[in-house]
Amino acid sequence: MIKIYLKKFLPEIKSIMERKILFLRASTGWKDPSPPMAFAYLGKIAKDNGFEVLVENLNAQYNKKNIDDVIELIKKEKPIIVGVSIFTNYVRDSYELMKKIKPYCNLLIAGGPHVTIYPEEVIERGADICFVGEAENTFADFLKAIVSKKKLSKVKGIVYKEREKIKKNPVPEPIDIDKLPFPDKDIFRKEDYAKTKGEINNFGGILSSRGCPGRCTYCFHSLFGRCFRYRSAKNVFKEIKYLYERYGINHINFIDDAFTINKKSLIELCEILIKAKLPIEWVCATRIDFLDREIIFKMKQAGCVMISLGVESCIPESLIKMRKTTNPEWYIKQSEDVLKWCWEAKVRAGVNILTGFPWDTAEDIKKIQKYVKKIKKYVTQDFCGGVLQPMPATEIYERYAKEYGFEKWWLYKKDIFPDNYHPFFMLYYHPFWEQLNNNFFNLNKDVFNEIDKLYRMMGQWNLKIISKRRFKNPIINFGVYHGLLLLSKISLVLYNISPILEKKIMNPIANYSFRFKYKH
Ligand code: B12
Ligand code: SF4
Repeated sequence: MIKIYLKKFLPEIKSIMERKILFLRASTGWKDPSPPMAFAYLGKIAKDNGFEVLVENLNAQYNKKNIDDVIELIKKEKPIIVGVSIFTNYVRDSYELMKKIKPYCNLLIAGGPHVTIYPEEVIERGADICFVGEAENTFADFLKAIVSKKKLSKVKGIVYKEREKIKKNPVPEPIDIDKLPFPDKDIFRKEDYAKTKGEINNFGGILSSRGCPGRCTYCFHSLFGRCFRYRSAKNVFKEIKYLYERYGINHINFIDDAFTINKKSLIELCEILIKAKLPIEWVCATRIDFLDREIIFKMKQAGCVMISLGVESCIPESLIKMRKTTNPEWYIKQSEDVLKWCWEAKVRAGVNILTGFPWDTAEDIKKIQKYVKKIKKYVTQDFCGGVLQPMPATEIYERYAKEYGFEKWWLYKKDIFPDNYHPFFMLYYHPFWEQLNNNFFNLNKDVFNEIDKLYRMMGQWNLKIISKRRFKNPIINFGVYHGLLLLSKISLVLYNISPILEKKIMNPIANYSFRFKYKH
């Protein structure tokens, strides 16, 4: 199979000018406010290997293009390689994209979390080559093999069909991430993510580490392997400075799974930032158990304005079952302390709350509601989290997929929103409505209703904070808060009468207020 493809396209590589690769992401409904880091890392490697890099992220927040435009682009540009990135939640959107573009592609490759878990499935759906796990090193080897017409059997970490048999090459060693070139953000169309000047900060994502020592049962953590790796503070600072100087970015978003794991290196980075005095603020996400008062104050001094905290629950048995901690009493106290420390240090705190576990009871959720009421004054960014969606290759999925009959749900689960439009009430007030209604664990009515109440409570608090942050004038922010809340409730009523009616009336307002939501 592969040889046929190689024969078909290799003679066409005549000069460096003709080496072209196109990266694609399907449109999914939840838009990307920022460009995919995977393409930025791989794009840089492709460029270093003499390739021209094109990107069409149909999921970018302002990109209005569709699959037909992608087909036209492929016909016009004739890329040697077309690469698709796939998450589990939106597998069907990706497979639809692959099916439609396949006849026009020389070589269709795929990577990302879902491809890492089910490369065979992705090959069945049309990919010629799948990349398993982190791909920078293997991708460089792959491009070199293609250009020099060498066999692919030496390229580690890829899966492909050879004589109708699936061939899996050996898994590569984990990458030394300190040696990777910086991700290239020039490959993206700016207008897909940034309409206003400030939105250039949507390009401020940085990955300072890979992996997480945690083993939460609901989390997919096999893409970056089991080991936690981090970049040196100097190297991370260099990237911050580069983003500041090249694009004028002054808001950095560390997208690490848990940014504060290596305290020594974090302090070093903070000290470099304090000394450099660049006008840069930054945000990050982390675990509760890798924070203390001293580090929070140091982070603040170095420009940290927000930490998103993976609190998840206040129910001791649930915390143990989700493998968040073995000492829930300590953990619950620590969560509250961390929130108070953030408050004292004037670092905004976001709190993630995860529900919808098969063991959740209505009583548990009522306790979480009380907890949310208790801590909300310290939650100055937002409440986030959601209702559990069982991702494949997680402990939760392995344990319950058969019992609850949701094996391979990503292939058949009926979309609640087939046209990828999300009603207005999901924008601010009830973002987890769809997750709740997916109801993977057949939650009984009482649990369902309490979760529904919980997330509305959290949504209402989020609305209050966002209005306050955007508008300093108390009369205006009061008006905005009540206006958005009312619109959300109207949207919910309309949706219950008729989803089509809701869309007709609320879509224009939703489109307008989207920018308000994602402003930093
Ligand atoms: C930042 C992030 C987001 C951002 C994405 C912003 C953006 N523009 O991409 C936001 C907040 C929007 C987001 C949303 C969601 N996310 Co998210 N997210 C992440 C996070 C923390 C980092 C992703 C990242 O950039 N990694 C760094 C890059 C370099 O890694 P990578 O993308 O995996 O790419 C590497 C390889 O996969 C491979 N590769 C990837 N694509 C391709 C393509 C080709 C052609 C090739 C060759 C290779 C290749 O090479 C890359 C380099 O090594 C990851 C956790 C993690 N540790 O990765 C979760 C993660 C990807 N998210 C996840 C989920 C579930 C979601 C949501 C569904 C959550 C939700 N319930 O709403 C949504 C879905 C959004 C959508 N529309 O599809 C899961 C995916 C699990 C799965 N089985 O698919 C992850 C793994 C978290 C987890 N541990 O469970 N997310
Ligand atoms: S702490 Fe976060 S990233 Fe680490 S395993 Fe748990 S959920 Fe995943």
